[in-house]
Amino acid sequence: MSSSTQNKKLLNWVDEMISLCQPENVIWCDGSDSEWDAMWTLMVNSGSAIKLNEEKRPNSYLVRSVPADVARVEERTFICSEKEQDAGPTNNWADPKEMHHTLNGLFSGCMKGRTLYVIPFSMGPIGSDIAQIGVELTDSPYVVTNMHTMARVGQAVLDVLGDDGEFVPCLHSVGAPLTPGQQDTTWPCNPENRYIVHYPETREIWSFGSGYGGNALLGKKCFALRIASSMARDEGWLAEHMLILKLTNPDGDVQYIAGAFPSACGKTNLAMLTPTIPGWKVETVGDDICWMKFGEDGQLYAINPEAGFFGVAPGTSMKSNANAMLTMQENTIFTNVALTDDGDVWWEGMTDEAPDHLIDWHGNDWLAGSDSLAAHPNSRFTAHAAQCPVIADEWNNPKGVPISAILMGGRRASIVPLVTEAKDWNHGTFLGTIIASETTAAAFGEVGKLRRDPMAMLPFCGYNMADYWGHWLEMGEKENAKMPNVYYVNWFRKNEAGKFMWPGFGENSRVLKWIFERCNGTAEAVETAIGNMPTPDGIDFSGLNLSEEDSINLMRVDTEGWLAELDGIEEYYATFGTHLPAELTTQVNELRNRLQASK
Ligand code: O2Y
Ligand code: MN
Repeated sequence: MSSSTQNKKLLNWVDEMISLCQPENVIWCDGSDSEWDAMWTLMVNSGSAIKLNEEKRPNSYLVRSVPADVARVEERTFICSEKEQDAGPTNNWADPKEMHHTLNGLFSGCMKGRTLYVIPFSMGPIGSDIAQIGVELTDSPYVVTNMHTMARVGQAVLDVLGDDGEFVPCLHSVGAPLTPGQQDTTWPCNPENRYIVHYPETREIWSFGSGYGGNALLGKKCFALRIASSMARDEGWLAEHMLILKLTNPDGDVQYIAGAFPSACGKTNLAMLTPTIPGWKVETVGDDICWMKFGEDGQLYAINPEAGFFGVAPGTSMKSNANAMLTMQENTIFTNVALTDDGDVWWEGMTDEAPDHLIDWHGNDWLAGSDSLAAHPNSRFTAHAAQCPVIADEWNNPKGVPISAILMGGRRASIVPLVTEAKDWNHGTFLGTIIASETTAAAFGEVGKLRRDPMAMLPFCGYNMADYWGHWLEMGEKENAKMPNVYYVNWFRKNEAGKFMWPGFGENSRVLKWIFERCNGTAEAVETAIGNMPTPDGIDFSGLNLSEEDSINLMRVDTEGWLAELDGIEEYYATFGTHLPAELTTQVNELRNRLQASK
């Protein structure tokens, strides 16, 4: 555990933060196996972690948080731009000076009795032109181990940073200082005082009070989406909440596809999908975040800035996502799942039947048939991307992969067909802005409510959402730009009986095949009011046992439904005032005209 740098900005900032937080010790992290082992020894000895059965789950650990700290906290997440309008109506804004004052107060002495860990990390392959460097300071050994898996950590990052390289400073504390002799808790945090704060102009992140996931692993949502989206606007690239997959057809031809889906819409499952159609292959480049820059040929090249998966455990099984299950066989951190009697893990949906006895995520005995959940709905596995059996060779390529298509999708019971191709980039941007999803219990309190989530970036856009839409439109105007095709997909349309019409999972490969063949010019499409759609035989439904009604309704253009939808979209757009790009109003008007004409 040691790293060295002569980078003055970094050394000065670390010194300044040490003076502010007053830790007992400071450790520079190197991302080594011995550092991993040392962190786990510390956490196991203090009762914060349980080592899982080495034979069943080698080098893997279970950690339980407290019930007050189990997920990202959007209501405590702030974009502190100089001007309120630059954060826009979808973000919580606070005045940067006032927020600095508040945070200086909270961070003052907040690491007393604890160790401050300095984690130099790269988001993206070290040294890639598309990658970025961050340094997280944290007082949580759990964060250190998660960062080992989720990012590239250590001296190699400092070497690329050099003496005067730029990095994003990320300060994190669980906000629970210890007085001399005070016994620590197993999950220290400060839920009453949580602040997840971003300063887009100075590109800084300060996070206080939570030890969980997106609140604490600052390379992920805070840096790779909120700060990076703002950097991307300034520098002419895209930082998106998208999976990246590699699709190979039976002839061995390849297309790379990115996909924006709101949280809890199955992005990890799609990224690791096992196709049901013979001869087709899906490989994973990334499951959550995608950074895209123009190559010299005018195409967008994408990298996955992360090095691991922080996936939702419940619902993941050998049936729903065998590749995820195989990814987490070893070297994995489990958070808030249940513990089996033989020292392994379990969660709802992992097997058809629950074991007779478990220790639930609270640490209590749990018996099969109990009313309570054994694992928290937002319980997680943290596992290395390299362990995924279908990881694409190119996932680590510093050049990135050329993107042919972008999928946009949400969870919609009605109106939105299985797949629609945008007419062009501007229409595709419009389709991205209108993504909305019916909320599920796992994600938010209110079930079945429609939540607008443009480009699946609602909780992650680091600046004014309407300016972000403007940035998308401008990207398409760049000289020489060869923008990807855009597809609006919906795996969740229901029939009149309230049943999902589409089987989803591996069968989504049938839709991917059509998209692939549209991209290489071999599939036909029919022009409709809402965009280009497959010809009646364009997607092979054979063997799915769909009723004739369902196979028609999956693709049906619900003209009245869309016209009503447009009213809601206009109302939503109005909340952005003068920031709304005029092109989007044009898109609404043109769609309304096309729908009226098609009646
Ligand atoms: O609740 C958290 O802290 C994790 S949220 C998350 C984790 C991995 C991938 N995506 C998400 C998300 O909310 O989109
Ligand atoms: Mn996500």
